[in-house]
Amino acid sequence: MEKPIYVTQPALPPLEEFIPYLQKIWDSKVLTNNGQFHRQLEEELCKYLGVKYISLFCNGTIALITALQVLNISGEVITTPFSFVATANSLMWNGIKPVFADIEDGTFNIDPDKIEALITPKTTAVLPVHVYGNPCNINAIKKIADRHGLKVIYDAAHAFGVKIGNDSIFNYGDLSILSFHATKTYTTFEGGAIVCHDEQTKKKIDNLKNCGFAGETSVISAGINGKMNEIQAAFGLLYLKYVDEYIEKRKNIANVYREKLCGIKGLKVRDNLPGIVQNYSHFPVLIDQAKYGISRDALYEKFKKDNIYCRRYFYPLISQFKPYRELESAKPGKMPVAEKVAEQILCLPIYPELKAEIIENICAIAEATCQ
Ligand code: T4K
Repeated sequence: MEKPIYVTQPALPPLEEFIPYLQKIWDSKVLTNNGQFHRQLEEELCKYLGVKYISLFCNGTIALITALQVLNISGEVITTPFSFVATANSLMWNGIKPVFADIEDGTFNIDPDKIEALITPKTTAVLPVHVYGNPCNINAIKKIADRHGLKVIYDAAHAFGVKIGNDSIFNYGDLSILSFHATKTYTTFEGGAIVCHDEQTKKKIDNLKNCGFAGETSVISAGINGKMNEIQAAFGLLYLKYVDEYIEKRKNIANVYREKLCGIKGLKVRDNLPGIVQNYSHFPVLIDQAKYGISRDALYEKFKKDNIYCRRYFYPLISQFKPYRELESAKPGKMPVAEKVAEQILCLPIYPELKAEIIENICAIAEATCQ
């Protein structure tokens, strides 16, 4: 491959279509602090996603940190080790102890059957992640949370546009957190959001993300600056016009991968979950060295030699990183499924402009490397 192929690349709407938005910002001189585009994007996202209230943020990490504050979460929170490190970092930034639970083999999401044994008198919430946009077992998680009086905050960073039947995945749990980072299905360069279900909570979130200000001379909480600026919001409005087309292209790529890769021994493509509207944010496969002949890492290196940069999301597990590895729940052997998946996972390139011949080439390499 002449040019490097990365695991993802943002699709960008035509530049000339963005200029009029910039012109309006230049004319108004309103660059941030709940400007016109910010308000408009919140409205349009609510409609597009089918949710009641959304608050925009400068990125997903600050949205996560703020969400925990909104619900006064403290003590211990049960979460997954198989995620981007921001999930657990957001707990640490709030002085909360993460408690890791193992994941399910099929979805790579937190295993509800592993949650209850980890609940202590200090547990206040569960922080599951819809990994790669695949919904968690929301019914089972809700039952456990209700039984023990716990809050549920979904890290839905990967799940833009995902639906269970006709219903947005963001309508489940107490709060859901989104990321609009450049690597995501829907992007505002950097960006994020919290979805909530009532006006009072929305007010609390908006207050916290604006340094706690509730008017010119009144501060009612020790908030943070989590605001999205007008350029990001304007880009988000333009992106909304294209996002369906981009998701459709991702879907076509996923279908080609699925068809071409499913016969390779030792390379497992995950099943599509029934009744779920997907966003095809990632294309993960599992490499079983015993059957495939070489390890996941050897295949990863082979791709690299061909200028193809797959990623091992999420290896190492969060629980294996320095700030977390001494925790009791993080000890080796405690989460056998997560440990196995982290050793076998490989995310192949998927993005709207990925060319057919490159997809062919990636599949051919995967097939030829199998021994
Ligand atoms: N929760 C979960 C479950 C998450 O996955 C994330 C973020 C968060 C919370 C936190 O949300 P944010 O605070 O980030 O909004 C990336 C992203 O930086 C991160 O947003 C994302 N998850 C994570 C899964 O992936 P890296 O370190 O893999 O990014 P990077 O820079 O290596 O990018 C991957 C590839 O994408 C590059 O090789 C090339 C391509 N790329 C990247 C950028 C930034 C582009 O083509 N253009 C670009 O501008 O973390």
